[in-house]
Amino acid sequence: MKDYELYSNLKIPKNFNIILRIDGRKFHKLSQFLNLDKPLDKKFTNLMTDVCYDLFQEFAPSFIYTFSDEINILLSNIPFNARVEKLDSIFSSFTASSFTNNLHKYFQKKIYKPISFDCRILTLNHSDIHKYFKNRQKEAWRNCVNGHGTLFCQKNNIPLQKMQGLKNSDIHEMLYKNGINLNNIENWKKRGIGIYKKPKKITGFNKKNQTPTISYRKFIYKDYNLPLFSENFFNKLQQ
Ligand SMILES: Nc1nc2c(ncn2[C@@H]2O[C@H](COP(=O)(O)OP(=O)(O)OP(=O)(O)O)[C@@H](O)[C@H]2O)c(=O)[nH]1
Ligand SMILES: [Mg+2]
Repeated sequence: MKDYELYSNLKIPKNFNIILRIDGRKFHKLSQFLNLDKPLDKKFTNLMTDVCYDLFQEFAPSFIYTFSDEINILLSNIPFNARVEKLDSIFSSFTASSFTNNLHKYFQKKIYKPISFDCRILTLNHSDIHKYFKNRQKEAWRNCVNGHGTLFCQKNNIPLQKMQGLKNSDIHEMLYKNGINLNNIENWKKRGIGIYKKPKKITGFNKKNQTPTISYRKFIYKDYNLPLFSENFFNKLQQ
C-alpha cells in the first residue's frame, strides 16, 4: 500500500540545516476576535513565546525566532528521519495544540473555531543561516514600523492611501515628526524574540572537600532583548 502514498519517501538531503517557518492561519481574524492591542500585543506575543518554549522542549532545535504570528525553527539534527511529510504535519499540529493549550493563560475567551498553522521547510547551507534570520528580523522591523504607521493614520483620520508607496524610513520619519520615536519602544517590538539555550551558573557545595563548587547548566532562555542578528550571534549559538 506504500505505493499509494505520494511523498512518503521525500526526505531532506543529508548535511543540510533546515528551518521550519510556521505561520498562523487567518490570524488577522483571530486578532480581531481576541481584541489584540494594535499594532503589537504583549499578551499575544507572550503566548507565541510560550508555544516556542514548548517546541524547544519537545524537539531540541538550535534556535527559534518569533514575531507576529510566525515562528522560525532552526534544526541541526533533523527528527523523523528527515521525512518531509512528518516534519510539516507534526510541527504545525504541535504548534496549534500548544497555542490552544496556552491560550487560557492570557485570554479568557473561548476560541470560536480551531486554530491552525501552516509549516514550510527551507534547506540552507551553514553560511546562509545568519542571512535568513537577518532577513526575518528586517521583516519584524518592517512589520513594526508599518503597524505603528497604520495606527497613527487611523487615529488621526489620515487616509491609509497616504502610506502606500512610502518606504519604511519615510514612515519612521513621519512618526518621528509627530512625536513618536520608534527607536525608544521595547526591543521585542522592533527585533522579535529568540528562544535558545543559555548557560547558567550553578553554585553548589562539595561536602567532602568543604569547598564551594561552580558549574554551568544550560536552560531554555526567552530573549526579549535580542541584538541585531549577525554571523557572530549564530556562531556563538553553535558553541
Ligand atoms: N493587533 C495585533 N494583530 C496581530 C499581532 N500579531 C499578529 N497579528 C495579526 O496577524 C496577522 C499576521 O499576518 P499574516 O500571517 O500575513 O495574516 P493572516 O491573517 O494570518 O493570513 P495567512 O497567514 O495567509 O492565513 C497580522 O496581519 C495581524 O492582523 C499583534 O500583536 N497585534
Ligand atoms: Mg498568518
